[in-house]
Amino acid sequence: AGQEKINTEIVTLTRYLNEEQTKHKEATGDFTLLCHALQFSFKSIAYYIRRASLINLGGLAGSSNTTGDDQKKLDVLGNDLFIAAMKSSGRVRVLVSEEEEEAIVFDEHPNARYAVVCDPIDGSSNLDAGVSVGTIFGVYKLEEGAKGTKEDLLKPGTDLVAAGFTMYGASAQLVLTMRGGPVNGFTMDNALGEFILTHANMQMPKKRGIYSCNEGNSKYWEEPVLEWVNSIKQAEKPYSARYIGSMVADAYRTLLYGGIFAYPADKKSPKGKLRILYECAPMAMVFEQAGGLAVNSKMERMLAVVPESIHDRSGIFLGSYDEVQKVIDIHKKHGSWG
Ligand code: P6P
Repeated sequence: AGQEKINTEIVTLTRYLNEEQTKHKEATGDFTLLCHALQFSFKSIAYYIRRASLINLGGLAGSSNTTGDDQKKLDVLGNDLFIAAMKSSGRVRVLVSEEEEEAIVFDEHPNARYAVVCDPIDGSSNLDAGVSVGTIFGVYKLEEGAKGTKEDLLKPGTDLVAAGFTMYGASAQLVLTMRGGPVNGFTMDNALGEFILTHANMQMPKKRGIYSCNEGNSKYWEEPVLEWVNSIKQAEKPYSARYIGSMVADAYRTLLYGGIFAYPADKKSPKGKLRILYECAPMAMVFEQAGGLAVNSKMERMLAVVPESIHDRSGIFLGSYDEVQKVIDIHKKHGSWG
């Protein structure tokens, strides 16, 4: 009596995935196994990020990736850990990673039915500064008879069967959603070594006076973007500016508190900076299914955009429904949308 009641109904990610599978009678268990491999990759990346400065994993690896970014040692390690986990699952046919110029086809698994896209360590330029970085991922199911080439990945985000991201902050936070389902947040319990469901069915605030963009680019912004940013800075109740420069951290805060994250295409980067396959589309799925909106710089639904190549980029506005709607309305007024 009087003893603190201990919650014995702990929903771990493992339990959640197994329960999800039982809801689909036709499930073979392949997707569940794939998700367990994803879970392991987050756990192993989190381990090395936590130890990075201790075992000198900070700093540059001396190589550079497809888009010319200096590759940090952890970038390379995170990529290797992710590829190993996907390959050993035996359920992935083809994988696209920000760190790999070409799609990786697992010839060992010719009958595997899933394709995975990922940015293993997004925001890694902030690593040495101790800023939260993350892994962004998306899962596509190959069409019957698909050979498993990169063309199988030039699909709109509406074809994603699952998407999400893991932010490696004070603890590892995983945000995961399946197509048409809730957005669930899991927090890593290092003692148990398990992700625990802590934010079930996340629903974004419909509006919030927080904007997140790199105003250092405003010299290059198009007119509607300038009008939008000025309108919220000069509003009756001006918005707060919050920009970390690590998409996963900015996105997680926006998902939890509301507001808007924007990386517009501009005169300097006409196609935008962020990549469609493994940054924009997975984030767009999470935000839409949490009640928010995600559009590109032409105000098209982000999830409807088909990448022209596996590292194709896009402008993006991502956030609370009303906040993104404000951007759309201003672009409509300028006649530049759709
Ligand atoms: P900028 C990190 O390099 C990244 O890919 C995203 O994580 C982040 O949102 C964006 O680029 C930051 O870009 O130009 O503001 O430094």
